Amino acid sequence: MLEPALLAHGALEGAQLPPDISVLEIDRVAQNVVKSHLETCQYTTEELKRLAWSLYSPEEVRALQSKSCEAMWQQCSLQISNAIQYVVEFAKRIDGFMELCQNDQIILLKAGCLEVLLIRMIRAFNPLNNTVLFEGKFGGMQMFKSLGCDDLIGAIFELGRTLCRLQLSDEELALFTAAVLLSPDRPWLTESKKVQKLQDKIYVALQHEIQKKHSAEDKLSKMVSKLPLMKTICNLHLDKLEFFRLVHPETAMNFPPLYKEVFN
Ligand code: MHQ
Repeated sequence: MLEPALLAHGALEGAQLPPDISVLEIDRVAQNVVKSHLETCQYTTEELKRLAWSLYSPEEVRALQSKSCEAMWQQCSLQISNAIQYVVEFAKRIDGFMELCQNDQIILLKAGCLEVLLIRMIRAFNPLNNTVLFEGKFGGMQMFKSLGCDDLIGAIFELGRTLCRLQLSDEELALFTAAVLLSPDRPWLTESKKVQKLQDKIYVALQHEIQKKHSAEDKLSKMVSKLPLMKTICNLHLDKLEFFRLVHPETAMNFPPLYKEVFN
């Protein structure tokens, strides 16, 4: 049932329907995860469709570009921090997450929330003109120039483009982000078996969801194959943050508490 490509990433090992899980239970898992996603996705699809028309003007982009590096980092960390709050709420609404010990809840959120944000980004990413939603309007990568992180921004936009090509539905997005969040291989987990069981069910539900329209193995392996690029981006972000903290410690001290807590 599983393709070698999936096994190679180790993400789906043992994701076959275990004998004690019924189709009914998989449906219940899917319903819970999709509902949680829709309740916490920050912007509805309709809102995003409307917003896609409001682009930053060239003057506005130039204004962003001429900001100081510190001011732009501050703005970005605030936007990311706001978005993280929704991811935390998403996690809390996934059945089983709150039953994990608090230590593991924190480990999973710290390790997974940027990956979840990067996947969620495709909802707010327009591949037709390579723009992303930032503070209420869409703009291209140039608007982040003053951050001095062109490689990081380039990688994020590239991921946006490749993920958009998969044309994920909100259901697929919901289940994929839940599976990423519930990764049993995060370092220092105390109950990784429990996490593995939750993730297995979510991957089965995702497979089931994809099968409604496509060949599940194919699309799922394409989704899972983007995980290494996401990990690279997360590490690059941590490197950039570490360097920024070194050069501008006083600004970094004033980053939003949630951003600091997740990425310290
Ligand atoms: C969410 C909504 C959302 C909110 C914020 C780390 C750094 C110095 C720079 C969006 C990254 C710059 C982010 C704000 C840039 C790539 C960041 C800044 C989905 C994700 C999304 C759209 C974030 C996407 C990434 C953005 C634009 O529901």
